Amino acid sequence: MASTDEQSTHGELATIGLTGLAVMGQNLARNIARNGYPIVVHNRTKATTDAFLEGLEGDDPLSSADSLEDLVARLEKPRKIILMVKAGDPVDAVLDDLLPLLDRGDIVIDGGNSFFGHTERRQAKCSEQGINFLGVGISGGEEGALNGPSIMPGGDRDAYAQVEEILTTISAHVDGEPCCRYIGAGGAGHYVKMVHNGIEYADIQLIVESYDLMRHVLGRSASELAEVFSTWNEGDLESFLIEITSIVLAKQDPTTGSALVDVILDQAEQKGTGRWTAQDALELGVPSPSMTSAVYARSLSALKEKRERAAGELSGPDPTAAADESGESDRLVDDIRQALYASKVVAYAEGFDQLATASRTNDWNLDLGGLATIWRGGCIIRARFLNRIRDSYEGDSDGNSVDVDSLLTLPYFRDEIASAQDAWRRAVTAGIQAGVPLPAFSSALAYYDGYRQARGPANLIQGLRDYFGAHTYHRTDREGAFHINWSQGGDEVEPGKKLKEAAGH
Ligand code: NBP
Repeated sequence: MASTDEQSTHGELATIGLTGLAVMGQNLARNIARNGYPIVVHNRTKATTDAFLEGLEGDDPLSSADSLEDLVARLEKPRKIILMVKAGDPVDAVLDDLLPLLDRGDIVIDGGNSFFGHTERRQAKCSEQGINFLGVGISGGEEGALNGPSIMPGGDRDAYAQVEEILTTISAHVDGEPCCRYIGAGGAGHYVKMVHNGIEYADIQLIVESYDLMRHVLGRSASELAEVFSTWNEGDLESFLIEITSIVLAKQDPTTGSALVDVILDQAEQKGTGRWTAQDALELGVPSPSMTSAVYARSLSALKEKRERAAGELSGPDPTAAADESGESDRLVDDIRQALYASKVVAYAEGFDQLATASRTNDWNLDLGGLATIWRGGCIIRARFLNRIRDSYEGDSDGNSVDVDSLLTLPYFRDEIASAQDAWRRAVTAGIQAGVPLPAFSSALAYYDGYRQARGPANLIQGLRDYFGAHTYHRTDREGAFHINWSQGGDEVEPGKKLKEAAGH
């Protein structure tokens, strides 16, 4: 068992405190203590704290506090307190209780999945009292929190400097580099964590579409598919999510003896970060169809009863027809692998574009290559692939930084997609022919095709908007806004004229 309060601190003050001892808080606290930093922990419900302490072994410097007052009294100044409570109102509730107990210069660290706008509101509130509030994204779930998560700290840089050593020490390390680095001012840390989760949504959706296609079109069983994902994990797709897909697919249900995945209800939940990412992409005007389609797919999954009724009424093609036409099932499996890889590149391209746009909008000066670096370990989207992104942002072999419009146009990814795209198109076609929904695969492909169109169809959108709303249009050959008097002879109104008057709308 862990040390009791008296034994562990011997009346000495702890380096850091933590309140919120659910799964993340408990594991993060153990990680901090194991690394030798004296920590005092607290939870609203004391029984949880007691059970946590009871279950600990060893003599790591971890003690508990019965109240927030007690927690504050046991900390070195300036105090550093991590909040690991449920995102949303609980963070405000804890902050309201905590602020009267703190002194100028103390640091509150919100390690939950808070919405970045709320983080900035809390920072403003805390700064009125001279308290620093850091919004710190922590990814990796229970296992990462315990053994080394990916950490995305945002807020005041000087305040971060005071907790940098602890956070970098407890984070995951890849090739000797910590998966923790300062992200930027304000809500930048939580923003980046939010987009990380948005990418995670897309990544997961692409995996489940691959699974759906192979089981319906090729009739592969869960255990056969476990093998397929295991093989994929040995190549460019190597990642935590592909690895655990293989493990989950291989798991047998002890009750029924069938594959566990076959008895799991097909309804996925969501806590909000994917939806926020999609909403913010819309706010910024950044196209993020793959990521957003993943959010929609979860919403559609929630319509279980409606889907069950519709399944008996709506017709569709024979799902095995595409396999018959494509002939070799092994070829389709490999097409799907390449489609997954190419779509994943697109999802990351969307995410990094959103990050770059948010960085410009908020003056965060985000280091995008640095983000790829800290996502290589500890977090849910950790993948071999991220080395490629990091290298791409690091510049050419002469050390010149590259000017990045999109990941898609970086030489490495451009060439990868060029070689995968025929397979990608065949896989999407197979899904469409078989009636297997592939929202993320097909959205990613549509994004790619839209992005490479030097001249798209928005000229006609302009024409239509000018017709029904006198919204004007721009021409390819002359500067200015133009309008046609659609209902009055159809003449073009030259720039500089009073368009609304001329339009008569
Ligand atoms: P939960 O998100 O389930 O939150 C439970 C904790 O919040 C408990 O300690 C609970 O105390 C406390 N709490 C609540 Br609920 N309302 C409170 C209030 N009004 N005042 C004080 N405490 C309150 O815990 P979690 O899953 O460990 O996640 C913690 C944070 O980390 C969340 O923001 C989550 O989104 C984020 N996160 C989670 C994961 C993951 O894999 N679970 C991964 C990455 C990030 P009680 O015991 O008294 O009810």
